[in-house]
Amino acid sequence: MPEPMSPVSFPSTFLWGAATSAYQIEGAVREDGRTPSIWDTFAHTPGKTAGGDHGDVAVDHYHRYRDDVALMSGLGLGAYRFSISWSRVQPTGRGPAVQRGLDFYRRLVDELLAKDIKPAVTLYHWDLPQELEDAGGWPERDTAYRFAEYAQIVGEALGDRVEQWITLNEPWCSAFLGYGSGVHAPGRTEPVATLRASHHLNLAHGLGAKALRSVMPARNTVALSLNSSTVRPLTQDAADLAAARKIDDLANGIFHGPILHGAYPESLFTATRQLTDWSYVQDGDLATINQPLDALGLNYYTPALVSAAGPDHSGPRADGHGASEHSPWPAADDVLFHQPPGDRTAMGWSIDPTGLYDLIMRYEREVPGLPLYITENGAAYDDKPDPDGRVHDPERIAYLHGHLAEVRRAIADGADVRGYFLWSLLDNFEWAYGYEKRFGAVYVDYTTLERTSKSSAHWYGKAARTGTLPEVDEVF
Ligand code: PNW
Repeated sequence: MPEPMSPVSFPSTFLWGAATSAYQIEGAVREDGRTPSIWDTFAHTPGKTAGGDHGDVAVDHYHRYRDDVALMSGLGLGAYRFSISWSRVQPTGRGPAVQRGLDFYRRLVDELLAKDIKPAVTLYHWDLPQELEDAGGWPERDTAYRFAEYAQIVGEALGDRVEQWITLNEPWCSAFLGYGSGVHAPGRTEPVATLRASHHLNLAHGLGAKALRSVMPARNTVALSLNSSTVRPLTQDAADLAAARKIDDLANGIFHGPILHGAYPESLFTATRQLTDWSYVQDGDLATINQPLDALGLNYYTPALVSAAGPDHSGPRADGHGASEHSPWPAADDVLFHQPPGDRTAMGWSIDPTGLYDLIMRYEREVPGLPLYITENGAAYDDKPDPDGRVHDPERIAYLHGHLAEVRRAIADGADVRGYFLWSLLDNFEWAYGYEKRFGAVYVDYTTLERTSKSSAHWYGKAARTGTLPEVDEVF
């Protein structure tokens, strides 16, 4: 007989949260002075999103935020990570703030605090004001200075009531999917612009962190969220190890090098030498970028599996980053991407909870003593209500259980993981996939906008309330 499993319990201070982002849920895109962001423009460009979907209404969170906070409170969640729409606060991306835009976030935060839910604010989750893209976007240095100004405005407005701050969400996606493969806004496909954008996003993080600290109470914490990939080589052959190293530099080192260690990896410069001399890295930039952080946010969904290409560079290119004939990866024609084995979610992303464990332990080794949060983790499935209106999503429960158990194992092995934010609270606008892919713990009927907690929401709520993972087959 197998040993009975001991219940998987978390430290009592562990923060159980859910996450969303502004453009994916808010709607109300023309209200209270908001102007278009690059995602409004991109989503309204024919052919860019599945079914031509856009965020004009999304799940109407702008008008239903009270209901959504009540949902979280009913489940017993302790924290909520959301992002601020830059062009709601600072239309055009410059100049004075719009009070009505800031007021929305103040009302949301006060509603959360009244229900004992800790707000965690992300300043930038990909929705650059269109005017700033018209001026060149992230490949231009000025965008980083504009971001610092915006960070200061929001820090002044909400710093008295929000303790947890995240400057950028997944700068890799902004740079590599926005300016490399073009599957995300603004849809450009320019390898050098991708690298320039990466540097200016790093600079924006550093300047933004400084700006926040200059206006906020010292007790507040500043972090950023990286979609750090666990990059695995197909074999242990030297060529495959080198391919994995190159992708690791382009996925991870390009951000955590300067941010956590104050330097880009030498191997990144070597690998991209034929494209760029990196002369946009100016004196003093690395010190600015290397601001002390209070915590690091890790977003994890699936690992990458890579090998070296043969001499003809032919082979599998599918890397799970959407359909584009342009690779997101500059200077990586010599690398092949493979579908890792195992079950997949509706995104086609393979399920591998050990990738999350490996990622946590990597940062624990690289930046010992830096508190970690899992700021996103979750799965898309083709959820459908039963005739009785309930939504059963056992695969999502299995996904969450598997990944949370690996977080627990990392904590047992000494990692300082302080919290977990499920992606996502609600079904929402899944970027280029539109409303086709449902990541929510809460189901949204896109005709009535009615919300229904899926069984995974009940499962996760119980985990949050008890600090212990329920069995995967517990009935809700
Ligand atoms: C993250 N990739 O996006 C984002 O932070 C969320 O807004 C998004 O809804 C969620 O994960 C699910 O996709 C990603 O291609 C988008 O590697 C694409 C990739 C990774 C993360």
